[in-house]
Amino acid sequence: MTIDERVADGIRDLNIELPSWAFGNSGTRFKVFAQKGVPRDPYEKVADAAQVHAFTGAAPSVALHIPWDRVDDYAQLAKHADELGVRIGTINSNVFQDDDYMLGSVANPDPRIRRKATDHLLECVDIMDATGSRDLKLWFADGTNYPGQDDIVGRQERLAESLAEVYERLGDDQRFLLEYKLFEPSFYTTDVPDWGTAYAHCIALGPKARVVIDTGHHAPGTNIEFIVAVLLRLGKLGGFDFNSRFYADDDLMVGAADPFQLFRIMWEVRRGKGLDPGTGVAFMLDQCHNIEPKIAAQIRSVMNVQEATAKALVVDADALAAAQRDGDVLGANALFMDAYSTDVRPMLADLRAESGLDPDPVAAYHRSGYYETVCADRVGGSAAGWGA
Ligand code: RM4
Ligand code: MN
Repeated sequence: MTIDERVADGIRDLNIELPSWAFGNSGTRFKVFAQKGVPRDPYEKVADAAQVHAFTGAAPSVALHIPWDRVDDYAQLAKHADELGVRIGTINSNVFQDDDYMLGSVANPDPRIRRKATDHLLECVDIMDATGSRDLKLWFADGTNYPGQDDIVGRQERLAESLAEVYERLGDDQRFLLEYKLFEPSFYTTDVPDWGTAYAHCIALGPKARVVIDTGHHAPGTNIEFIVAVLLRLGKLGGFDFNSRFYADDDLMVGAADPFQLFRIMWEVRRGKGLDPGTGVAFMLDQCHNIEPKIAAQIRSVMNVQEATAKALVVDADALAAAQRDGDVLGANALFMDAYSTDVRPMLADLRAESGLDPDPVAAYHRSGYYETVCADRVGGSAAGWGA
């Protein structure tokens, strides 16, 4: 197989899921800047996501966040998505924005609040049934701020109990993906702070529980590709929440801050057969576009993942394995770096043209007039953002 064929095969199979919340207004705790033409409901968010797919051909599904994307009829929303050429993907639960959750959700010391949180997670599985979604993504803001505030082990036990109940509720073809995050909003302890804790909970439950790696949720300098490699080897990598960080959970566009890291991650994905759809690795974006136009930024992000993946596919795996066997340190590293330094953009442009897409998706989107249309149409109502 030539390099071009290998890249073409791998890129054709690569689907990237978009987060509905990327299309709504967002910001920091200092200010949310309102943009023009922003969707006012989940239907309009799905319409924006469909634009990203129309111009990239690589983003056929959109993840929902509940309750931000609550609608009366989920089957109807799924039908709307289908009519626009996309589908509803992962359902993200949200047990971090209710006053009841001040001291945590599923690990809260109060059994009433734990019940409420677990019921929300079960409701998310009901929604998955209606939308035909495979995955439930679980992220918990749970933790403590002060030493002595709560019992660390007690919280783990409460968490395990809730996860077990949700696990039991999953259908045969459904999974949950447990997300970890180093810190924030809890600063002293976080109940799922790292991949090891997430893995321990998942392994205790069974094959339908897997770990999801949000690339922004690590300490500076963490070797994320190592985590990718280990989880893939163990069959426990459920997917990615892609984004970029400089300092903490910045949620910037994937591949913007450290494209070399993204390449290293995608190499480990390829090495561990994670590009094979049968391996069950979900490639999702989890980003917020606070100062840049949102749809174009999502298109750009999809292209960034494609570029890193194409470079990972350029690596001559056989030659690399031989150099590694021979202990050829410099040779192996050179093979790796040559692949990273390859300009894959012309290859990707050709692939797009071959499948009837514009080779330059961002320019084509700008020319389409969609942005001007939604700016004119979406007046009145309230723009979607965190909490809506
Ligand atoms: C969390 C986590 C979740 C995402 C929310 C919005 O930090 O990354 O995946 O749903 O933010
Ligand atoms: Mn995330």
